[in-house]
Amino acid sequence: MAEGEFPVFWSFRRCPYAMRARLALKAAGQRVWLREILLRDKPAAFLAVASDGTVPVLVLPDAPPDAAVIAESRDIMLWALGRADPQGWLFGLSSAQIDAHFDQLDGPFKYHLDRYKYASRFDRAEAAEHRRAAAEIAKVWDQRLAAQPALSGNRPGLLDYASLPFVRQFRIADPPWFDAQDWPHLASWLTAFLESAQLAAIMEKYPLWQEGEAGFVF
Ligand SMILES: N[C@@H](CCC(=O)N[C@@H](CS)C(=O)NCC(=O)O)C(=O)O
Repeated sequence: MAEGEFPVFWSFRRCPYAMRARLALKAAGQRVWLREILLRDKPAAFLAVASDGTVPVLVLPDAPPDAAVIAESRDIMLWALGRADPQGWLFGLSSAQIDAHFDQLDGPFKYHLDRYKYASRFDRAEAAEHRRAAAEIAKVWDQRLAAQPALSGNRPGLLDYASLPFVRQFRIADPPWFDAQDWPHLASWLTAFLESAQLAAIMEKYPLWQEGEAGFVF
């Protein structure tokens, strides 16, 4: 990649998938042209590259056409960390461990979180059951955090930063309920993230992208 020639990163500030991709881009020191969009008013230029219409999407400037678009947040994280991993986010993690964690996080945890958090869009009566199912998974993570400082091992890495934006959402849905649960390790792990400079850095606000603009250097 020539100097100054950054990938384009289509983003939505509060989207947890876009958040985890931004966390990895920052950790890797990978600069991008950030283009902030509204999900209810997606620009044509975004839809032209986003095969499933979801953020985040990373468009590489110098890749062959069939490899130029990375449309899954997990793949964006792995791409960025594959280029540079100065904080050791991948240290000690096997691909089996990574797969197992993402399968649980992006599968059942996200499924139940959505049906709890957006209960009005789904069946309100079932929201409590979905909250219970999501909490069961969170409790497993709490137990892991009781045994080691981070989900990734001795320090926060890929598994932690991939999950934290979603656990943050879980808490936001009902903070008093979340704070009353018996998951002390998960709670302090989340608090450390909420108070971190890393979170502040990726939650900076950018104006919406306008047609013809390159974006903002992130
Ligand atoms: N598989 C995608 C999922 C991304 C996703 O679902 N993003 C949501 C926002 S958080 C989205 O763009 N939804 C499209 C919409 O709301 O129109 C990934 O991991 O990157």
